[in-house]
Amino acid sequence: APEVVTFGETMGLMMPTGVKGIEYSAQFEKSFAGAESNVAIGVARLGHRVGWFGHLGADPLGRYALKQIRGEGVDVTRARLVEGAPTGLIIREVVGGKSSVFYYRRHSAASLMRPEHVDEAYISQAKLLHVTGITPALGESCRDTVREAVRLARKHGVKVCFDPNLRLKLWSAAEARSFLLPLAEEADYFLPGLDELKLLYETEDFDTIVERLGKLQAVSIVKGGEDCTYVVENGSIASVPYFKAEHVVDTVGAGDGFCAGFIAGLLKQYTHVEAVRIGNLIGSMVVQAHGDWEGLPTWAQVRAVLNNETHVER
Ligand code: KDG
Repeated sequence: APEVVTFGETMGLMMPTGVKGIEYSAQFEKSFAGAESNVAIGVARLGHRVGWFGHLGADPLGRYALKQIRGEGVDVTRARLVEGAPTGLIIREVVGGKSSVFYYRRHSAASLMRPEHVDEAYISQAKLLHVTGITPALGESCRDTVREAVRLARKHGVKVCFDPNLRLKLWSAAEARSFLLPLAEEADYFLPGLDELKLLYETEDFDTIVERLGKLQAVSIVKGGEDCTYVVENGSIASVPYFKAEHVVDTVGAGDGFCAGFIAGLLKQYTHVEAVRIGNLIGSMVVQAHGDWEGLPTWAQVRAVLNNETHVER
């Protein structure tokens, strides 16, 4: 049975292969993306049993994504290809150094997920449930589905890990606040980015943010600091320095890689600070590779860096 369970929307992903944007590029690379499946793939590569579920359309993109996720060793026995609604699509470009995302996901199969699609027995046997703030942004029934999954996790003593993953193309900051802040109250691990906290708490002031986090029962891990990740816990704050990324090629997916590393660190019984260090390392590896999940390392690769092993080229 999976130690970690996560769920959400996974979509087909198209990206221009060259330097031209979507409007002018004739060639596109096909992949798939979804914050939660990214985390699941990351946790699987780090050597842990993890399950991802969600609805995909019974169409070529849905079958493709499902096979890929399964191929990464993620348990997909609770995921479904459903008739009557398509797999969502995301098209992403980087033009002039600026990354933009275009979503084609309204009325997608995943957006129609409902609370009865959550398998209580499946969640109850896990150690940790990971949810993100993208799912509730997909609509009312998805919001209820997240609430139900979190309720079941808490009922069975399963820890809840929550990454707000604020997506302002999907809902307004006000709507996001009204759902995500109460959800943060229920989490055991809250993993926001500093920019997201500024929007959620409507302040630029770091001390005010830390004070708000200090009132949560959760251990808060704040990503995206200047040169470190912060751990706010029991009224104190620790900073965990970043690893250097020599060649940044694609920053999307870094947060998911971080979550995967942090979660694997928890499962390996590391302290919160040590688990964050692993998260930082994986974030730095993901930004140096193309794609959201392709650059996620195996545990052997992580260990090699942590132990300062020299790389043998040939
Ligand atoms: O964190 C990366 C995700 O944002 C990406 O994989 C796509 O899930 C996605 C979304 O909704 O933006």
